[in-house]
Amino acid sequence: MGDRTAFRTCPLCEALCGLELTLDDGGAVTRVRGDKADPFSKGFLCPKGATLGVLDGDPDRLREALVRDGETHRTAGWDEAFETVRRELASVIERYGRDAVAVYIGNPTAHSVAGPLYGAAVVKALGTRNLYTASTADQMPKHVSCGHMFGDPLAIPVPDLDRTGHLLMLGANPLESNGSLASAPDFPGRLKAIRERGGKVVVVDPRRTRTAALADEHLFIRPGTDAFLLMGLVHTLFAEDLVTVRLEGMVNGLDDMRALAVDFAPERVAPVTGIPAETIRRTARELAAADRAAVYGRIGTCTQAFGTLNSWLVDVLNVLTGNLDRPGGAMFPRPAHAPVYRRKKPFTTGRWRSRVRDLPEVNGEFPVATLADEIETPGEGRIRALITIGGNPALSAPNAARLDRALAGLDFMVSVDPYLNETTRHAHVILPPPRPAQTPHYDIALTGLAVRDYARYSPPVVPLPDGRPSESDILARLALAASGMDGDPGALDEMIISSTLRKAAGLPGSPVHGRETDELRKMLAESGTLTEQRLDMMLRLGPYGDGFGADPSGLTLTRLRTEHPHGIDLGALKPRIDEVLCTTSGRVELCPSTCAADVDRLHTALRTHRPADFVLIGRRHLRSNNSWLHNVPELVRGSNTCTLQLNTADAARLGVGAGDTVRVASRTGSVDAVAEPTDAVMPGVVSLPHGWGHDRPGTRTAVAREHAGVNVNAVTDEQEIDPLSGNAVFNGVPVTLTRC
Ligand SMILES: Nc1nc2c(c(=O)[nH]1)N[C@H]1C(S)=C(S)[C@@H](COP(=O)(O)OP(=O)(O)OC[C@H]3O[C@@H](n4cnc5c(=O)[nH]c(N)nc54)[C@H](O)[C@@H]3O)O[C@H]1N2
Ligand SMILES: Nc1nc2c(c(=O)[nH]1)N[C@H]1C(S)=C(S)[C@@H](COP(=O)(O)OP(=O)(O)OC[C@H]3O[C@@H](n4cnc5c(=O)[nH]c(N)nc54)[C@H](O)[C@@H]3O)O[C@H]1N2
Ligand code: SF4
Ligand SMILES: [Mo]
Repeated sequence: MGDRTAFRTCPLCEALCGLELTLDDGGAVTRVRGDKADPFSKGFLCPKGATLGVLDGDPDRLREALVRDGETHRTAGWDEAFETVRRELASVIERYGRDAVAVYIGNPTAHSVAGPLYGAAVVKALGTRNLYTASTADQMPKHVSCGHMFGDPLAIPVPDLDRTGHLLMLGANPLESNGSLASAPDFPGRLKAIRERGGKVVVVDPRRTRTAALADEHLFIRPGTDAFLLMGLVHTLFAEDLVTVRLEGMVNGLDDMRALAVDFAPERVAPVTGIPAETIRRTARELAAADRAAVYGRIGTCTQAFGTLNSWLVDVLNVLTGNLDRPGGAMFPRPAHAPVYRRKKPFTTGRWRSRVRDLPEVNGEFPVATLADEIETPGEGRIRALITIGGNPALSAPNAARLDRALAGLDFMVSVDPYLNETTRHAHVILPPPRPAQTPHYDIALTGLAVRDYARYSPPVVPLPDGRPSESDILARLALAASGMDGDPGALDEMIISSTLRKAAGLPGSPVHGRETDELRKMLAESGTLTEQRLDMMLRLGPYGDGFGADPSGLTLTRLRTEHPHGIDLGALKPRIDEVLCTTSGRVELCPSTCAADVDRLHTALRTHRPADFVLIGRRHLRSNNSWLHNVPELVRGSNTCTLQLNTADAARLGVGAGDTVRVASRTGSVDAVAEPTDAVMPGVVSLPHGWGHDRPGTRTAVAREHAGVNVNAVTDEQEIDPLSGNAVFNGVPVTLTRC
């Protein structure tokens, strides 16, 4: 025995990098390098991926289930843990009804096989309407705008980075984040390549980020005002006759859109945005003139009061400049695991409403901004129990301090999470998933957002010990426990497989139309575990699949695993709007009534605009990932990154020097942060990163505790949301500053 090499996809961010792991004979990961043979990432690796081995072997990672005993947690057997969950959930449901149990699903769940395949089953088994996810602290506005424009909230166009000649990027900092809602390993390299082939990159951001520094042009914008800028661009395209809608006969609402933009001339929006009118006009002209251009907005544009309007207007610009669904523009990926024949119902929101604030359901969930309301407010339907799956809302939610207190008052809480942290310390039962090395990977969520069609399956690198459940097993057993039943968790997979096959066999246009489902079911048996069989089924029914033998050269899980262990490149993005559209009209709705109605709010804001002295924005750092990589010594070493950046002139005015402590206060609370004066942020803007504040009692993350930082979400406001999506507002939060 000795060292061995294994390969897998990095599960830490959206970039989908292939990794080459070196393992010692005890199964510990001793080295991580980029997988040069991966056709998509080609060996690219960032500092986080490079420390995956340290994360994998973190001594604070929970290896066994924990059950709470008074104020502390003790190790428990898996059977005891699941029995406790079954009993306590049943008791809450019996006393208070199904909606009394809520589910919160966090970000890492989108980076696992288990989350997308089993998360929904947990919610369904509970039969609760109280579903919350990190999506309403992130990209929900994009789902809503795409739902209204294209009919499908998952039909999110991505910038065709490798072929575009002009990229207008708002509220994104891929040099730190490695990209989001656009999976592209080595995003920075792909941006540089745009410039190298003579194209132009324009960045709109209140901070001169590393991405802005790399771009040809950086426009400072007042936080929260992108919708005005975007409307100004739309206005200019119409006013100067620069509109070229290429999708002839497929677009509704062109005249409505023109009318809506009339009031937003560049001269009117310039004072609000801080961007000169002439710059706005020039930006519109350059966008229209570019041969292949894409507009791309990310979290800076979503986590604002006008999040949905921003997300919508980004794609309005893509349509008006003729760049939607064409190479080099904004295109729809075609993931290998998603069937294209499925009929979908046109998107709608508000099918039910939240109890306390009467907020509409969006994508089947309520905003995380109202989770504390629903836990604290007495009355029928009040939340008494919570299941968290891979989430840390005690740090990540708006006004997290309030939510943290609310969690402490629950009758019962269970967390599927590898750490005893700020959120899970409130849990009565913690069910930790195994190490990444013991976990299979196929990126169900993110290959649907990749800038090339791509698939890769990584089987577990190290086998699980007997009796140790995988995360899929944990979620399947949780679903069973939630339904109050005993029995075989595999029955869940069988149910899903047979219903999917039955539907596929019954649908004209499916590659297995008219086939016997028993025969199809048998064909899956050899692909491995039930989880793997489900993946196999999805791939075989997908656009590149073998159609269960119909196309013998097509993909199966076995073929992906054995013939393409480093992943398979399925080509550049292809125009596919016909496949994607599922609006009632069958056309792109350029000016959906819901969005158009929300423009009233924009009018009002334009009239009454009075800027606050200071507004807060967020910040991401390359060596961090939301709240949970701060226990990796290699990533927190060096200078403190949890600082309050403020403009040098503001600092001088307030008498604040580098290293001074400044109290940042808002309606909801305050934090004392270490000042970092810099010219990188605009005057009147301050920036704090999120995911910090690791000094709470009862946690078990020794390294993070030593690098605690402060929680910015003690000052963000859960009452401020984007009304159409319910999304949290993390940018443009009015704050006051005082030197301590
Ligand atoms: N290293 C690292 N990588 C990550 C993460 C991480 O925490 N660390 N998190 C992951 C997650 S969950 C996500 S969702 C993605 C996010 O990926 P990105 O969207 O690229 O994230 P950020 O780096 O936060 O970039 C957002 C930018 O918006 C700017 N901004 C703030 N307010 C405004 C505004 O009002 N208007 C405009 N135009 N810009 C504004 C900010 O200054 C910032 O530069 O990153 C993922 N990758
Ligand atoms: N102020 C401010 N707040 C923000 C943001 C911001 O920009 N500014 N960004 C928002 C965004 S974009 C997001 S996505 C959210 C994130 O919000 P959350 O998803 O609530 O928080 P994370 O910090 O990602 O926490 C992830 C949790 O998952 C656990 N975990 C890690 N790996 C696994 C795994 O394999 N399985 C399971 N079951 N658990 C795992 C970790 O231990 C941790 O407890 O934060 C949001 N909050
Ligand atoms: S960029 Fe993202 S996927 Fe790639 S190595 Fe870094 S954390 Fe992993
Ligand atoms: Mo996110």
